[in-house]
Amino acid sequence: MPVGAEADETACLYKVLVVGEAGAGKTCIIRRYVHGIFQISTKSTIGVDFALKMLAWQGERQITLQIWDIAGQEHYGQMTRVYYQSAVGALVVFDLTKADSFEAVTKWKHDIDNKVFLSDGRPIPCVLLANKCDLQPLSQFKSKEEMDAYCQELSFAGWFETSALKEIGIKEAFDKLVEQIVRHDTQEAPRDAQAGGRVRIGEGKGPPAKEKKSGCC
Ligand SMILES: Nc1nc2c(ncn2[C@@H]2O[C@H](COP(=O)(O)OP(=O)(O)O)[C@@H](O)[C@H]2O)c(=O)[nH]1
Ligand SMILES: [Mg+2]
Repeated sequence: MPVGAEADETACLYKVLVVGEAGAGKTCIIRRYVHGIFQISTKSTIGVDFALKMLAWQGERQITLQIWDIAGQEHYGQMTRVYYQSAVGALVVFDLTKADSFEAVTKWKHDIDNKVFLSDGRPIPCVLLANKCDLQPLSQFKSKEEMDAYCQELSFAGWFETSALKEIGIKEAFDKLVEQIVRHDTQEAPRDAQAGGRVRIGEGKGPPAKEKKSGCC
């Protein structure tokens, strides 16, 4: 940091998880969102991989999403608390062409709800992605009303029909998640990153950030 430069108090780093069954399209979705590309073959990595996405949220807040791809840990319940630790939001992805993949959504959601919490004890916001709509439209699978009811029952903040291939719904889904994360964050007292997931970018490197009673940054 240049001499005299202040840490940007409006900058936040949020850890976001992308979970769901193997083959649902998680890696493709992340690559589409972060790099704007679609790769037909995504080499399955072992362990966890993450990507960073910088956002100027509503023109006033610099947000960096640290997006964790749970490659190789796709059996729900296998993910340890370390993966979940400090996450402040999650996308749960299923493959519209595979019924099994949708059935696993409930298990993933329960796993998240049991393993990670915001610092005030609330569950982290989650958004549901019905991926590969280029192969099969959602309407052939469930009605919008059924999806709404399902999301309400499982406390998803919303659902989106997506295609990483055709670039449908991906940005909208992430935007919804970020909106929810920011809303939750601005409603609670500040905490350190280990305790709950938010990191003020520049913390520890520059001058101490000013005290704030609440709010994201
Ligand atoms: N048609 C179509 N194929 C997709 C889409 N997203 C992913 N795929 C394909 O589905 C397979 C699994 O994708 P991948 O991202 O590796 O799934 P992951 O195991 O959940 O990370 C790959 O062959 C992708 O090319 C999509 O939106 N539409
Ligand atoms: Mg993958």
